[in-house]
Amino acid sequence: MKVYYSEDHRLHFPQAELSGGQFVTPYERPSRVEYVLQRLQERGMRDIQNPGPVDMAPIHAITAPDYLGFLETAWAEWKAAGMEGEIIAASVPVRRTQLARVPRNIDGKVGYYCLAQETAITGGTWRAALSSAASAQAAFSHVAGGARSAFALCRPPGHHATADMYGGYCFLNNAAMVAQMFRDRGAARVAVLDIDFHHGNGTQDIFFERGDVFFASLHGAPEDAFPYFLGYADETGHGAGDGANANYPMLPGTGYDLWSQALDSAIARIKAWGAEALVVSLGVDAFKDDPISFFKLDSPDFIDAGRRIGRMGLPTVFCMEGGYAIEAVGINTVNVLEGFEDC
Ligand code: 7XA
Ligand code: ZN
Repeated sequence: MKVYYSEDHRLHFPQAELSGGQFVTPYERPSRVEYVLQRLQERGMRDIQNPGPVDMAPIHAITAPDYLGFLETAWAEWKAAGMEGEIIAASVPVRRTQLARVPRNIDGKVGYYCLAQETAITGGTWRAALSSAASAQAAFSHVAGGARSAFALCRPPGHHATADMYGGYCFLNNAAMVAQMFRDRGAARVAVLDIDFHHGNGTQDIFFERGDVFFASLHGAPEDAFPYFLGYADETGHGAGDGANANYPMLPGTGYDLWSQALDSAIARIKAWGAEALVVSLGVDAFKDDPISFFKLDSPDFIDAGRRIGRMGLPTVFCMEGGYAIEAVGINTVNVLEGFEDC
């Protein structure tokens, strides 16, 4: 399987994440990519390429222009305002602020565009996010050119990003962008299957009222797990999207027996719905030793999950999302890809 990744991911390396009332080194860090690359090499998956320059048009297709403008200029504005540290949102519009408008002050703007405050923006974040999108675009082009599959080793990840908000370590929604690219290239129906431990709220939100992109997500129940406010089973889509959204929230301690039943159900739904192409939001934080998650999947389970996905027989683009048990991230990610290829 061809792999795309950009060294520019390194430009995004915040020093601080707000976690448990403290600032910690972010779980989402550059070394995650190193472990995946190392494992790919070990397993002989050496067809690894840099993507070409990013194409802004597919990003614009699923992202609001004012939000893109914010991401591009936030760091310069922040510094010009005399801020010393990394960009961290302080005041955010919450319930009972439905009339919120974009403030002029950069501190206010940051809050306006933020959906979760653990995520810092640095001087390199915009370029890193673009490079992540470029990897997803290159993977798409490879599959659109006739390949069965490709893996975009995206960093930063994307599935929490909405059309106009960042958070959960995500800035641009790579998986949603690729789904839209499949649509624009002529696929009538496209599915996004999100197997990351966390609900893909951003992807859900982007397609919630659309009947041409099916979204299925397996994740920690929102009562217990980030992003907390979305991901319930009764969120099934709205308007034209009614019936095109399937959430599988699961409780702490969930192991592969239950998780794989949910996966089978999601796969059956996607097949019955008639998807012609598939995007997989590939997070491996459902792993038993993940430091910020609570499922109990073991490394071999990821091979089996990959096989089940592969048996769908659809042109497939994998976009990297989460996974923080650093040394196992490579093994688990590559296990999914090998299972997919092996089926
Ligand atoms: O898939 N999403 C992630 O892996 C990011 C989760 C961020 C959790 C932050 C909890 N304070
Ligand atoms: Zn995750």
